[in-house]
Amino acid sequence: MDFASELSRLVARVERGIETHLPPADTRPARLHEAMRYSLQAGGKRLRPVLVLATAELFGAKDDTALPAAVAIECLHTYSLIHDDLPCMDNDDLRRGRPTAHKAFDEATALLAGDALLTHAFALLAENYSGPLAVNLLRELANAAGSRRLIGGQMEDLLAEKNPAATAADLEFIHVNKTAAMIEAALVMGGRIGGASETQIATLRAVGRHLGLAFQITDDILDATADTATLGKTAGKDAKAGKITFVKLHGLDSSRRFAHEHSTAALEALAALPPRTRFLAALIETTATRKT
Ligand code: GRG
Repeated sequence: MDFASELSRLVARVERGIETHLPPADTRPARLHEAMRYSLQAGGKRLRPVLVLATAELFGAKDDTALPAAVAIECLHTYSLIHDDLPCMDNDDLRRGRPTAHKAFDEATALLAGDALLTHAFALLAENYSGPLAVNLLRELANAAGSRRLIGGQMEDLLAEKNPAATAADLEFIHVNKTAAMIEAALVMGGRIGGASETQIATLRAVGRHLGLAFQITDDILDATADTATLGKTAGKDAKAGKITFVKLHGLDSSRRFAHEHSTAALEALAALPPRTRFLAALIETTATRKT
């Protein structure tokens, strides 16, 4: 298997899925649908939808059965980025190498485009799946995106900015929920679509948690070491905002070691799954060594 060509095959399917499963840009109100597409079609690594597709294929899902779920999770992720960039949160000008949604449109349009992408994610699941699978997918995404996980992680992140006494435990809560929850959900949704057993679902959760932590620690390292042009988003903003990060708490060398430990733990958990896991293993390895 050639990792790079397999990755481009899956990313191309995600791009095609986004084109197909989003309301056309000229649907009324065109400004809202343009803003949704502006943020969603700006590129991005497509990590979460690729994980949905690759995991579903690993368990034998056929054709494009997993595509609506892959698009749904990317819609949800993109909503969280749009809202995170708003002046009331991170107040950022650059995302995915382009002006943020509120800069390209305006604040109200960006807020509504985020709301619409969040809602559309659940509509896609409800419209494209049925029976117990639909319930499982809807529950998985709702729990991962809710007040105890993605939104809860974001809330704690904002609170930690104003709290000089924030601890390593606070940081772990933020990372596990703001970042790892959606990565875990991507793997579990792919597994559900492919018909994974409950034991395999538990394994996918463990892979997702470790991969999510490796991904976020690497994100903290890149924020401290890479430049804005390479990242396509403002570099160094965590330190500027006084954010608690892995690098701030543990230093660069220990952060690199922790990222490596979590990607190793993800690979060890993955070893309990069906034999054709080489693509997922390579994806995990590149996550901890990525440059953007
Ligand atoms: C507003 C509810 C709400 C949540 C915001 C996504 C987020 C939570 C904050 C963005 C800042 C951040 C560092 C989040 C951690 C997760 C993360 C690294 C997101 C960026 O994901 P990538 O790198 O982005 O996969 P692309 O653009 O490649 O999809």
